[in-house]
Amino acid sequence: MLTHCIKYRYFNVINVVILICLINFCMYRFLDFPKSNTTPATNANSKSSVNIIRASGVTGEGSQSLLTAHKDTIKGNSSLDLKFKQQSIKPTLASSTSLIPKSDIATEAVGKKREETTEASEKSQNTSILQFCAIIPPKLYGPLATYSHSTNFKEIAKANPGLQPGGRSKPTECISRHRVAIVIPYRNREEHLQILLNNLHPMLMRQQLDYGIFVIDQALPTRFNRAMLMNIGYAEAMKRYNYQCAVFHDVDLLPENDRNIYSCPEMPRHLSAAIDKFRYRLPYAGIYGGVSAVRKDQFEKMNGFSNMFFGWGGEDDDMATRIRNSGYKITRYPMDIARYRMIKHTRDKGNELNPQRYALLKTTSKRMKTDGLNSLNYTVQEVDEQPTHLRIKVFIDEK
Ligand code: UDH
Ligand code: MN
Repeated sequence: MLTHCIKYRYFNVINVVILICLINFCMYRFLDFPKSNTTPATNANSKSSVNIIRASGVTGEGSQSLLTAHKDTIKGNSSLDLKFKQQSIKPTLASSTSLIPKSDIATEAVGKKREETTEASEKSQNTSILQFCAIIPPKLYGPLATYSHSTNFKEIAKANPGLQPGGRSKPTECISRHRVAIVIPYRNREEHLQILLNNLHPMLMRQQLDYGIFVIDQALPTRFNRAMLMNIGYAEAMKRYNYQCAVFHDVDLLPENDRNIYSCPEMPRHLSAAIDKFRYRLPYAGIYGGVSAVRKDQFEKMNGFSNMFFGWGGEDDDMATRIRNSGYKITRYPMDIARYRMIKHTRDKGNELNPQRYALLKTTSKRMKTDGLNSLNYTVQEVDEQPTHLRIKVFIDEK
């Protein structure tokens, strides 16, 4: 009898274990439960402290895991969840070259709160039927051939339907995830500006950005001050629209890959990591010149760029220190994406090497609280709404 009881109980335990296993199997197999915690594999390049990701597969497999990660950060928003599921089965043109910039995706994963704010403000503009654009824009080509011919601004606008006066554009098919002010420090480089805009507009449209182009033109005779022009461009752009971030863009750099997304980054991003002039390598690890993107809150915390660098050199290194001092890190896309061709040119008159740059760089940490956005002083001489950009002519006093 006792043996029988033991046997009976033993038999019951086995049954219960088998039953639990069966239930578990069904939940994993058919209900995808518990939720997988997939995060994208990151590939940190320690040498230059860049964060990159290589997502694999021509079938959008990479996008799947990135989207899963994104989905995890905005749990609870069921309509967005649904949208990501739909996107994840759509292979994109871009996915065929198998590289997807990580920080771009991470930026999209900004959390429920920011998404809701944007959504609310867009809804108030009667666009409530539209959905947010795909996380990975679907019409990217990857590597680009650059156009070298200069075309006048009217022609460029004609070739890019949808471009609004003043160089504004946003997608009509969906609500952009990024409101970006593109700021170009400028003086007397009309041909370069034409070439750049001819290359840039089609790419930014494919990237489905809500953007505006601000060309900040420094009046003569004072020495050129690239950093201060970028501060001015930022301030003028923010007066006009609720931009989330700024991309600071040299006029002579032509992007060679449209997967170099001009979005609002989680961390300040150096977009022009690989320039032909430097044989597509970083001349030094901390370089931040050329083209860079930064989020509004972060730029303001750093107090923008310095206003004290007149002439060529140093202002980008000063900014790199501000970034570090503010607790941020410079990020970059992989070198085969962050590629640019620089239009050949000689040094401009009025932008000679600044002999004071090394002395100034010794005082960045002390200066940054009082030298920057909060000490910006300039006079607007003219605002000219061109079909492809807003040109703001400014006078800067060199004291
Ligand atoms: N810029 C102007 N006008 C000027 C000076 C500068 O528009 O008179 C702007 C423009 O956006 C330019 C940027 O500032 O792309 C940076 O200036 P740069 O192009 O002169 O800087 P870069 O780093 O300097 O390209 C390279 C100097 C070229 C000398 C070559 C010597 N071998
Ligand atoms: Mn240049």
